[in-house]
Amino acid sequence: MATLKERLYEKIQLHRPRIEKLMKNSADVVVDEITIGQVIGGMRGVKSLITDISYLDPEEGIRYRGYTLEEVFEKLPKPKGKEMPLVEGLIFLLLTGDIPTQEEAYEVVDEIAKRRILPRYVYEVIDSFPSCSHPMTIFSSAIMTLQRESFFAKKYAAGMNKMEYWDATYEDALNLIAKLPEIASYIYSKLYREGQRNYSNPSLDMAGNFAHLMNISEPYDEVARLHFIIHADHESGNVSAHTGHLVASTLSDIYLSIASMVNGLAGPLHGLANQEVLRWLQEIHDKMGGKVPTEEEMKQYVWDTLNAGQVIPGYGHAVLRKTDPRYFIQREFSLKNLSDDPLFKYVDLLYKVVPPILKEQGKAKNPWPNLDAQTGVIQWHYGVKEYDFYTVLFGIGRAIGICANIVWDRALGFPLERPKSVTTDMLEAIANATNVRKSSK
Ligand code: NMX
Ligand code: MLT
Repeated sequence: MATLKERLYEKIQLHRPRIEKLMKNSADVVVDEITIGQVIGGMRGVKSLITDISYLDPEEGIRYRGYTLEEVFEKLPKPKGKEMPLVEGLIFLLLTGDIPTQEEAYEVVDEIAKRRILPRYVYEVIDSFPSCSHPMTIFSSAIMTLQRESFFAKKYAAGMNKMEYWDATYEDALNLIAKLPEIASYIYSKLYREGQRNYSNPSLDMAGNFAHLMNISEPYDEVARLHFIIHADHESGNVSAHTGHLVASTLSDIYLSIASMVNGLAGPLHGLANQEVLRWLQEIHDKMGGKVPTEEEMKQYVWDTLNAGQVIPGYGHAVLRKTDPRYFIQREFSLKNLSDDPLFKYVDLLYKVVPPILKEQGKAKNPWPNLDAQTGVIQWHYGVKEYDFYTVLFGIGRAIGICANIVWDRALGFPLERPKSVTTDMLEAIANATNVRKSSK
């Protein structure tokens, strides 16, 4: 059986000529046009990035390597007696494009297990943070601290052939992914459990071990598998993936790149929205004295939030124009496992009242919920009530997809990213010239 790395190398060798051919024969073929609205408006919809790891369709949602999430959950190998697939199988799929066999997935389980050990100095850095620090700040700093372990940085300094960049990056990527559950759970125990924690169990898969580290019993292992898989990737234009790619394009190593992506994820319009949803729900909960609001009361609360000039967290999306399939997957899990949870009843009611209100307000292009609207309620139900921590959980999953992207960026020799900016004067001149042309027709 070929190892993951050997399989990946075969795929890289097959893919390199495709990119070389496109660059040689078709480099000046037009892919897209860009308008003033897009230049000012955050480049929405501009087709200017390439990735084969995942693709996001506005109506259908995300596909990983061509597979819908439903197919991913159905086809990836599962631990014996479990419904949710091994995260290690997803790592194999994202890197190679192939669904692994049970044996291949378990080879990755072993690879991850043997790379788990965290150097002592990382615990010391985490311990040195004040306990009022946000967990995302500590998470990002812990990853940065690990940078001295980078093979890529060492090999680059010693003089490395370009064709070998992917190999050192792959080693860094697997080493970092393997250490993230330990980093995250150590931060959790320090901030919220007075340092009390379980030690890693190398006989468990990555998500099973995470549940064990968090000291939460079954089915939290299944929650962790589901969570890491659905958060892994969302094509390349979202802020965390784009930041990871941008920083890596300077040949910064995986540790520097993933710490940067974590910082992008920590914004309330992106990954932090999962924390914001719970904060916002707690506000209603307190206002209602714990009772489930009526539909009218909930509508009023949503309007009050909008009228205060704030967004409804967990709703809307820059690309999606339908309910996020990642929302549905978590909703299905919630209906099966926590339908009586009072907070789930809030989330359920919001699904009914928010979209018509956002439509009536007429601003949001997508009135439907995204994945963040459901994440927190599941964590809350299983005892992770410290909602500041939720974006760290997002970060573990997202690191898997971005690492796969960066390994491939290096394998295909993608260059430094450096778009061009213009001034307001220039845009006004372009606008005036176009308007003059239009009026003289
Ligand atoms: N609540 C209220 N207003 C909204 C919402 C919402 N959930 N979504 C969009 N709008 C507003 C938006 O603020 C903008 O207003 P203005 O013209 O005054 O600036 C207007 O609608 C048009 O925005 P869109 O083009 O629909 O959305 P855009 O692509 O700019 O932003 C989000 C996408 C996701 C940032 C936006 O929908 C939002 O702020 N949602 C709430 C935060 C959230 O859930 N983020 C998580 C996204 C998923 N993730 O994990 O990253
Ligand atoms: C994501 O998963 O990154 C979010 O849905 C945001 C996005 O795709 O823009």
